[in-house]
Amino acid sequence: MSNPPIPTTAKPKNTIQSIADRIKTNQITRIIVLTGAGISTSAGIPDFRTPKTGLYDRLAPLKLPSPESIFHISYFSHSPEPFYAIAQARHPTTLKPTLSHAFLALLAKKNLLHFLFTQNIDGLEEDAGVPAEKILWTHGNWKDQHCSKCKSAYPDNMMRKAIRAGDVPYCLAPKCDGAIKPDVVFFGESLPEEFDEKVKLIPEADLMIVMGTSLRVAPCSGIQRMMGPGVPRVLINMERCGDMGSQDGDVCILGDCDEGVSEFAEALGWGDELKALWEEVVAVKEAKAKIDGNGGEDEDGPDLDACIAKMAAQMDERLGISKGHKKMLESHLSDKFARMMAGSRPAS
Ligand code: CNA
Repeated sequence: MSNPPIPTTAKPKNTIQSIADRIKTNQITRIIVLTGAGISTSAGIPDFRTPKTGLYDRLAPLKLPSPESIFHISYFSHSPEPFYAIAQARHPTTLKPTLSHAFLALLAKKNLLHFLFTQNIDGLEEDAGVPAEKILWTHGNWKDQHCSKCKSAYPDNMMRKAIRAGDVPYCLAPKCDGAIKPDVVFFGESLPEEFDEKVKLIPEADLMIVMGTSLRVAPCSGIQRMMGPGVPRVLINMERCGDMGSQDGDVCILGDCDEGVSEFAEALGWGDELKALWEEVVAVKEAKAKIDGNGGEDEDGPDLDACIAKMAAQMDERLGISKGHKKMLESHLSDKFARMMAGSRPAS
């Protein structure tokens, strides 16, 4: 006769199906989501850190002090050109929400989204239908723009025109020559004031979903640890990040975000609804882009690598000019010095 099974007090590990079942039976009703650049890569926006395809590797031809410099406020204040060179390639008005954005909108529609912290600046969450009052753009977004010096507002239509041309827009206020900056939070700038207020919502949640982020940028990287004890966390990402997966209740879906949300939606019985919502929001965005005059053949803007190469050539040329200038000045001075030493009167 075999021994009876030993009773165990260990809690069974979560799976995506067990989490989905708890949502379906209203045991989970308040979901906090943290998103990053990985939910927008399938919209054609590169993330920062993925090797080769990420922006940081692709910026190498610019020979910047560090790839982050292009988004650092002190670098931008004297050299805004590289930022606008890449902005020309991927302006958010021409981009469409992904299946992952639609999944967030579906959570909101079902009254399950407690709050969304997004590190993205593309605004695609709202385009997909997530209500603005449920979102904190922790790193700002492209909705508005102001002078980086005097903080004066700058008109939308002029900003769009400058971006399309790859030009740096400058302040219109008299005697101010500040470069205009979209209201995105650059490295070296403070996060929006609401951040401290909104993080207080995190302990109220009964599920956290982290999607498409390397969790390498503070303070958002700390959000994953602000949950109440025993609250499950779901990671949907290409790679493990932070300490996601280290707690008992954690579930990791490693791979593409859009595939991960599809798997989650199937487990919830929402597969068809998610697809239908996504198709709808993409169609709405396409129609809007046409009305705004952004839906033409060149709707995605010029190629990013081509914009970077063009900027690199301009920077090399400028460096060449300044090197040439320095050389000319040095030879002029040494000539002058030699003539002075020889007791002759310099010509100039
Ligand atoms: P990151 O450090 O580049 O990390 C992105 C993460 O997403 C990595 O872990 C990737 O493995 C993962 N990833 C990439 N593509 C996919 C995919 N298709 N499916 C699943 N996972 C994927 O970017 P973070 O967001 O973590 O860093 C925060 C920065 C990035 C913020 O300051 C943002 O403003 C900034 N950013 C935003 C955008 C945007 O708005 N779309 C684009 C690029 C960078």
